[in-house]
Amino acid sequence: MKARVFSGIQPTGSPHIGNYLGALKNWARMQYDYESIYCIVDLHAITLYQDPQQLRRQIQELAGMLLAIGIDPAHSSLVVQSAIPAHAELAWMLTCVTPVGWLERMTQYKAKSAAQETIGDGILQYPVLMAADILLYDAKVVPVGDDQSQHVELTRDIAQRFNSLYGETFVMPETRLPAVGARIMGLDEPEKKMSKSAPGSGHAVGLLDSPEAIRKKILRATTDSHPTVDFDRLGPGVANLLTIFQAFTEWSDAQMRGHFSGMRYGDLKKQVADAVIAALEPIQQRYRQVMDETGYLARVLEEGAQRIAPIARTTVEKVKRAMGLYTPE
Ligand code: AQP
Repeated sequence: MKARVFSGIQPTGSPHIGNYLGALKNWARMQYDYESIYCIVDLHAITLYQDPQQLRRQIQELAGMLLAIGIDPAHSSLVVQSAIPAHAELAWMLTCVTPVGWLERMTQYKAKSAAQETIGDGILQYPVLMAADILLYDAKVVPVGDDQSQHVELTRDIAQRFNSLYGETFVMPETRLPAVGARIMGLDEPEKKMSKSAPGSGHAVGLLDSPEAIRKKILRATTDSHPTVDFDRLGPGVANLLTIFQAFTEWSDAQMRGHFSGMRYGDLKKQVADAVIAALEPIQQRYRQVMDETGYLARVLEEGAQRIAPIARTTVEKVKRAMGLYTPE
């Protein structure tokens, strides 16, 4: 029997090349070797206010994009989190075994709460819901970008605490990061990770950006005061551009050094832009096909939910029994 993989993405805006290189590319690759469940985590998205109409549209568009990047419904279950109530149900049970101090230490909580005037409880509870997502399906492997690896570690801590209080119940999940591209940085601010919700038109390359927009953003990317690429003293902006190129092309380190050493930044940027445009072109074409096919998305999401809902139900029943909660005889 194949081991199970689970991962999720929030429908909080247009997905960018950071999402793709950090997580989605691995999702598409791993689906042939694992039993794969990929989830549009809309319950996570509402930890910050979302315009309801826009959220509804973004869920559809993200589903289309996941199919476009290569998620194959014949090999993966593609689902929307809120279609399966067991996510929220298990999250509550796990909340009750999670010390608040563990949650307050999370880097993403600190960053997101610092930007808010009043902090919603959902922002603090976010990693518990993520733990529920993963543990609900006994996922062995969780392919994510580097920013989410702290949350997968916390999932392990929560699972261990639950198992020690109530007996062996959960499988311990492991993080899977890509070899290159686990943390793509913002083009305008290479000290900060590329983010869907970061302001500024020069920050992220969206997977649906036009070739002209991609070229413009990359040519304007922040570099440093050296004129040419020196692999022994790479500034964060240049390192980020090289990472983007390498992650898309899958060149070896030796190829990268041989080709780019001593290259002027202007030429480096042109080559990075060409590589990104070439890689995104077939994804964008497939996206348009998927979105034009009436009823296809709804069918894929419905079939995905039907396939995995019984797994989620079984886990919730198991957890309820372990905790002594009411279960019908
Ligand atoms: N910059 C990044 N580099 C590599 N991987 C990244 N991921 C996100 N940003 C980068 C990975 O993409 C997957 C989906 O992310 P998410 O939508 O669930 O939430 P996030 O990590 O909070 O991503 P964003 O883009 O920054 O969204 P917002 O702005 O809405 O918070 C995850 O596996 C993540 O690691």
